[in-house]
Amino acid sequence: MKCRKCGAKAAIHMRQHKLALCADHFRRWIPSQTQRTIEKYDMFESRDRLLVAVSGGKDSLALWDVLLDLGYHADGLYLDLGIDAGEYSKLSRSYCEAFARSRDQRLIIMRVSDQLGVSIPDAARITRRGRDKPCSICGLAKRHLMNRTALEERYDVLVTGHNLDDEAATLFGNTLNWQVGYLKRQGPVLEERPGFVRKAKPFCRIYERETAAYALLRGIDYVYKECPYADGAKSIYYKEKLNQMERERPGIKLSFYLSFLRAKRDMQFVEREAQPGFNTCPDCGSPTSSDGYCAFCRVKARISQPSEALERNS
Ligand code: Q46
Ligand code: ZN
Ligand code: ZN
Repeated sequence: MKCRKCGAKAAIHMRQHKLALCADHFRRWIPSQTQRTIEKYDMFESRDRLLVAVSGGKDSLALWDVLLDLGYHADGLYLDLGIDAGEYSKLSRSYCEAFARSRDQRLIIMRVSDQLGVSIPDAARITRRGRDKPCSICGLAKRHLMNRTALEERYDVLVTGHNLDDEAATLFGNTLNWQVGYLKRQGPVLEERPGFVRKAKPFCRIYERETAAYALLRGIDYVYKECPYADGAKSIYYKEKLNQMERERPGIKLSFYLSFLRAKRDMQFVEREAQPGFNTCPDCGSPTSSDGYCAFCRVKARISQPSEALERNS
């Protein structure tokens, strides 16, 4: 197969676009597609300060690379979750640090244990929130700390490396379970609101195999190993099912996601509703839908002062 642009040997064939490209043209295609997505969904502008949430994986590091290549001011944020007695987190952190060093960029490193008192797996054990999987507390801590850090450090947008496969799998799960609340919030951009930084996903139209190929071609070293708790995750199951369909009908993942966005834009099935009112957490100042402390501070209190936490929760 030959590159559509120059006729050289193709390095990748993207069946959903009926497009084959050589290594060189593919390296340029990814940033140009990303820029088109940024503009199409009004994600941010060249003057904005971006904070890229990096995990050490291919997607987030490839995204950081692309944003720098496109000329954006983009710093990194790594959250050390203390996974696998700290070993997995140490490994992923080393890839983020190496990338930041090689590009001479700022990387903010935040240890969850400094904020919560303990690592994520210990927090799950102490609070008995998720018996063998700490993912629910992990998600809560990540959302809270990323948002807070972005606001405190005065970034305009928090950017994440979610790719099309991630978004399609989330959409698949939300649709199968008809989780209308999540469907309403899912999209390439989450607008800023008081207490919430703007969030954007510039890779939301790029397949996972393409971000992997891009990382490889750009010589970006990343952690191959998944978080040990990712094993058996529903999202992986949904991705496999979608990949099965994609093999038979190339482009089905992309059209599933894009048709959803179009339907949402045209308000065909997800009606907009008034945002719920938010109170301010008396501890950290974050917005919360509860009358008292935010969910993160309630977990923190439960870890440090179990009896006081019970009072707060009651
Ligand atoms: S990092 Fe955290 Fe994931 Fe690991 S503990 Fe679960 S949620 S699987 S993206
Ligand atoms: Zn070419
Ligand atoms: Zn709080």
